[in-house]
Amino acid sequence: MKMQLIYPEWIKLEHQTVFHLPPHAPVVVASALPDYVDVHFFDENVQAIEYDSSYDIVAISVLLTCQIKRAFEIADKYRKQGIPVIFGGIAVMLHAQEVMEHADSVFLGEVEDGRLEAVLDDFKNGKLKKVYNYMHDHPDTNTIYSARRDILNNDLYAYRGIQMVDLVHASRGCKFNCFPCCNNFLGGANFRPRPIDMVIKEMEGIKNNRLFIVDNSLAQDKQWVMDLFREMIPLKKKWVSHPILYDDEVLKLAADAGCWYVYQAIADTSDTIKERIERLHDHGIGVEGTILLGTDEQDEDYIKRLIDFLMEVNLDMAEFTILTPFPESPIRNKFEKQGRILHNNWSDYTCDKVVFKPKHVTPEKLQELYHLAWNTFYADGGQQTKMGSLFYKVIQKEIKDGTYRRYNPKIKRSFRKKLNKS
Ligand code: B12
Ligand code: SF4
Repeated sequence: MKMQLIYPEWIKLEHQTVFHLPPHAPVVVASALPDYVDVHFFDENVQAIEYDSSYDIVAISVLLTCQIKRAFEIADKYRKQGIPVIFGGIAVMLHAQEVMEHADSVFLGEVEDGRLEAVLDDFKNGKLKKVYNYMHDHPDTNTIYSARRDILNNDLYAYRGIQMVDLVHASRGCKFNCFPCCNNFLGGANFRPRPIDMVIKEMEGIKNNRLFIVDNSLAQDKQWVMDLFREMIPLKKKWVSHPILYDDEVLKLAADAGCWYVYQAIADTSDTIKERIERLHDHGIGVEGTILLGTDEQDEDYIKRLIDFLMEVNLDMAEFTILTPFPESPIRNKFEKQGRILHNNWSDYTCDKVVFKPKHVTPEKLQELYHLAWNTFYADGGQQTKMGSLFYKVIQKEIKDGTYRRYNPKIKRSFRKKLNKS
């Protein structure tokens, strides 16, 4: 069975340096495909899709809400040629009703434990169902095998000759339920760790020395996270992640296991945030602040003070985003009740556009403050310079432990984006 697996294009944040990370869900999905499937992967963010009517089935993986419209265009084009299209991924779970109109089959949930195989068996037997709903039935994490990174063209994921990160995950789910986040709906409210030996085996098999551990939070189970870090030490990988438990014992182990920097959500100017950043730096771990603008606590002065604060606390990098009420998030629920959603043009749900009525400022003012935040923070450092400093730090670490490898991608220009969307 010949399958084309597609990851549609999505628009990056305005102001952010554009680089592309290798997609994660598609390589995880590929590892759950039965042997008889001959899979051809296209990441539209870095290469043009080769439309080809010889595929038996097209599978589209959609991560972000802002990818959904493009995913529909691709599906419609294939379906017009009579080729069946199956959809899956996070944004598919969040927009299931709309997706149905553009799909032959919609898969909701996670594919492991033989689920994808069963779907493809149905397809082979001419019995493909319109919906496969596993939203409330999560697979055993023992059945999550090493992702199939062999389907990626790695040369397409370097930035100016610098090797970026490979994505990997050690757990699913999140026991927290933060207001802007839809993870509770997506992955269930429980922390679901993968067996550590399987994670280590997967990491060991990744050629790239630099990883992004995409787990929602490494602050959910102290014992598990310490066990994981201990096992990671011999691998000598260098990695970035979402927040790690703020505990000196854990942070020390994280640093020993190669933690390069973490994403730290920042929405206020509290001493707690300041101390966290200092503590991470004390352990030699960098910090990229992810700063959410437009919460109900913030007025214009607050946002300006927040920007000043970020300059004082010596962040390595900052990523500003505008609060966005994604489907199935607690904040959307609240804004819907209060009549504060401006529109549902999903292509604008990119986190750099105001799509709701802020409490203390107009939407236009919030948009202006978003630009001000980026322009002020990067006024004298420059984004590439700060990014360069972070990479300098990792290179220093790699030279020290002998893992540094000069990366020399043979970037095939012919593969580079020449999108033909007609
Ligand atoms: C990694 C990640 C990213 C990476 C993506 C890198 C890449 N190249 O793909 C990066 C860092 C770029 C990113 C960016 C953003 N992200 Co993000 N990200 C994630 C994260 C943490 C992990 C995704 C992941 O890999 N999961 C693990 C995989 C294995 O699970 P999965 O994707 O669900 O796949 C399973 C199923 O869905 C299914 N499946 C998937 N595809 C398919 C296809 C088929 C055919 C089938 C049958 C099944 C199937 O099977 C898979 C295996 O079981 C998620 C949260 C999460 N926990 O999932 C947020 C998440 C997706 N991100 C989110 C957001 C908000 C963003 C941003 C928009 C804002 C921000 N600052 O975070 C930005 C983009 C801003 C911009 N416009 O520039 C939101 C989604 C909101 C939305 N509705 O769009 C999430 C859910 C986090 C949250 N806090 O709510 N993100
Ligand atoms: S924001 Fe992070 S910690 Fe909070 S619920 Fe979402 S994934 Fe969990």
